[in-house]
Amino acid sequence: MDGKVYALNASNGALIWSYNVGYRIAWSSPAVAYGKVYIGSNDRKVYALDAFDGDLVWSYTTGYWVDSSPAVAYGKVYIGSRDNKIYCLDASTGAFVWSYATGAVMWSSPAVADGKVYVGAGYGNGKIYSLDAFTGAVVWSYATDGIIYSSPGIADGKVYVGSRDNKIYAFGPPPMPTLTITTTTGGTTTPAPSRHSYVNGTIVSVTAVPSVHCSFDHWELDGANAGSVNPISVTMDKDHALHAIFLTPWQDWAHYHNYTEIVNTLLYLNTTYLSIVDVFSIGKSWQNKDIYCIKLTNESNMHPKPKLLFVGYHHARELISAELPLYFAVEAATNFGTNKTITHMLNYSEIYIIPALNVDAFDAVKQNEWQRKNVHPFDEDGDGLMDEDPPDDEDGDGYIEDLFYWDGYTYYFIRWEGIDDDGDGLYNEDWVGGVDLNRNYGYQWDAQCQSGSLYPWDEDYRGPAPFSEPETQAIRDLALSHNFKYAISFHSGAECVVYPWGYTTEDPPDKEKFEEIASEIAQLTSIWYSQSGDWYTTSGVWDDWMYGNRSTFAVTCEIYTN
Ligand SMILES: [Ca+2]
Ligand SMILES: [Ca+2]
Ligand SMILES: [Ca+2]
Ligand SMILES: [Ca+2]
Ligand SMILES: [Zn+2]
Repeated sequence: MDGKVYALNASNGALIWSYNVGYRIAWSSPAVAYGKVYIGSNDRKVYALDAFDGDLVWSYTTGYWVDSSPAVAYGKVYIGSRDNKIYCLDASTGAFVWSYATGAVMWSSPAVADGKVYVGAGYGNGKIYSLDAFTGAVVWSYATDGIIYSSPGIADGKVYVGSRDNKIYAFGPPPMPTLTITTTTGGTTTPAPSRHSYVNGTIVSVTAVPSVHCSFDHWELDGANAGSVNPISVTMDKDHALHAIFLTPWQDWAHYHNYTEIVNTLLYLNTTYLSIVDVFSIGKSWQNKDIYCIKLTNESNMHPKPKLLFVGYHHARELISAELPLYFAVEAATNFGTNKTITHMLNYSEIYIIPALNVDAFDAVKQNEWQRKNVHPFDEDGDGLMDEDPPDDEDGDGYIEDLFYWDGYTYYFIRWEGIDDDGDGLYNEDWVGGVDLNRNYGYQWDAQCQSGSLYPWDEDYRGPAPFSEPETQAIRDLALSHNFKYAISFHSGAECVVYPWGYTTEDPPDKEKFEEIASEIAQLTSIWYSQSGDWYTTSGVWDDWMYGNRSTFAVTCEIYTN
């Protein structure tokens, strides 16, 4: 109020210089920039003083008291005056650049950012202004309910100011609503699944892009079904969550998968998980269908790794035996890198999975759910016709019943449901196929066992020669070119683990090791285990050949209700 500007030593308060403007300096606080001190005075002037010696550099006279404090930016000084104007002056010369008349007392001190000057207006209109810092043009203004003495503050792209209407205001760009896009397994979207921001009101078009052998099913927008129109338009009036639901080739685990679904699943995994999956055919079936194998391993780990083999579906009616290895293949491929156990397995072993060996049988078992063998055509009754009289679902209830007589004590089988297709007086005497693939392997193929028949009409017919069937040949050739350390074949109808030998009750040389493997699996799954031949003896079985010929620790897992 003594009309002086003081420069004091910041550390000890000693006077360095003072400059007397000759009239009171009431509310204005100095701004220091470019080696100068800028300040306003009630003598109507804006001053620029040399910061080092306090000499006057320039002054500029406004229309009334200057109680606003200057803001300095872009080589300019911005300051309000109680003459109802805000001024922009050249910081080095004091030359007038522009002024803007608000029609209200300019007590508020301006703030400058991003090429704009923000300042509040006092008696007269109570507006907050955003002015172009270079031209003084109004970018926007907003009228508060009171007058503004407060000086705006700027942070994070927002302007804050207080008003004598007792409110604090925040101004900023309009909200940018976000669109969070997610998908199920089986596809992606354009734009990609992620969180995107849009200008309020934008209409966004999102396209669902299914992966190979997958299909797009429907959208969920904010948790509600939004139909299957593709692409979908989303109006960004607020935050939205968009979820694309795809159908994978396996679709779900609540049904038995057919050959096409299994193949498409494997081919999808092959295309999608390039660095851990390799799918290839190990040979053709009787009906010339490919028997596929999926190899799962972290291919970037080149160190030697033990090889494991899983085989499913030797027997047509044991559909569950294809489900387990298929399920494992999908889980392993889709959870590598996230599931610790699976990641470890694929890092340190090579897992070969043949989900379905008896690939022709998927169709045959639809006609007759009791089908066991492969479809290799056989004239089981020796009448010169092949496969001419299988059982039939005569009453169309979807099942083929066994017709039997029960005398209260004993079950007497009469025959399977069905008609005498060839009119020879015999019912269902020549089924589709075939050879029991799990009696056709070339180790002790002709052993005298409880199971492993020489006769084509039997369910466990061993075939005309060891490895007479293309399906068993395919496994043989794969096993001959890989040293599998461990192998499991899945069957159904019982719940147990059995290990070689199957053809005899004599102990295998590695009895102890087999006991260890089988008991561990049995404990994990609460099932029983034994040497296969102790259950009943079988000739030409898969695990006897895998062990006897290839020295693989091969076991058979029978999976059933649990
Ligand atoms: Ca026949
Ligand atoms: Ca037949
Ligand atoms: Ca007949
Ligand atoms: Ca029939
Ligand atoms: Zn079986």
